[in-house]
Amino acid sequence: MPVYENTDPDIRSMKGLRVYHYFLSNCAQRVTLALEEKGQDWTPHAINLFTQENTTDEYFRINPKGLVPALVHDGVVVTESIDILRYIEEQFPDPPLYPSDPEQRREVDNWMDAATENHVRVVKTFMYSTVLGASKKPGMMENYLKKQEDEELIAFHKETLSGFDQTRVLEAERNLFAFYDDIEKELGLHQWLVGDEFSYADIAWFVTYFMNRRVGAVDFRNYPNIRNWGDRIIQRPSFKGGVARLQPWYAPLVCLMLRTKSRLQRGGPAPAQPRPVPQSP
Ligand SMILES: N[C@@H](CCC(=O)N[C@@H](CS)C(=O)NCC(=O)O)C(=O)O
Repeated sequence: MPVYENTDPDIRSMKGLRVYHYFLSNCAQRVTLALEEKGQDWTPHAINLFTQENTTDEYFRINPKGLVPALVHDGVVVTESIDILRYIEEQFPDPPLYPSDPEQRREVDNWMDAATENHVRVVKTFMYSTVLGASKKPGMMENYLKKQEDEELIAFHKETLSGFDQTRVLEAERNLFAFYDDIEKELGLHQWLVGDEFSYADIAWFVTYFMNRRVGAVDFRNYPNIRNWGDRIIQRPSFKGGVARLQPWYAPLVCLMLRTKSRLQRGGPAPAQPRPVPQSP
């Protein structure tokens, strides 16, 4: 778990719970939703990904990968959204966000691990290739490469500039829709993703659904259980405190712009079904 005592005295002296986030970041929303579910007081720090505030020296001192979210808890830094959820559970066990049944706990862990493992290869590849486009201007890339040591992130951001390999894009689409198919199926069997208790599994995947929906990257008409589940999560007080209140006034405009771009790029508002991946001969 990337929990570490940061050597920077300014960071070590930070008191309370601080979350570094961005209003469109699904990963950051995992953390803010969980803290709200736990009834904790925490302070939001917006890091503007659009202006690349995440690549400043100052922010790299907090998160050495330059990603949001980061949690600073009484001077201890925790990065990686799913690891942060596990840290939150350790520190603030009540109310629990894991089921008590060991088998169901394992299932929750599986959904959480799947969210981490598929973030760059599936979720990010799908989002940047269909909606977001180049993540950095070429001039910004130089600065980024001087600081970033993570090879997967370097390769990913270079690919957003040069254009994605189409086979990988199609694979990302298929994998993402396979996740939505599984989620739809599970939600037909019980109230929440794992059994009848709201858990980290719901938090881990709701944020991706919510992001895909609000920027129009996926048409969820064929997923009634997911839409119903999403609406129920949006009604929870944690959504108000953990997501809605962090939205700047211009968020609806940005989402409208992204929805329009997504519609143009995907050739109309038809349901975004995964396209077949060509088989190699
Ligand atoms: N595995 C990380 C992924 C975090 C991540 O990719 N965050 C995005 C926003 S959702 C970000 O900071 N992007 C900026 C960048 O890639 O430079 C986690 O779960 O926290």
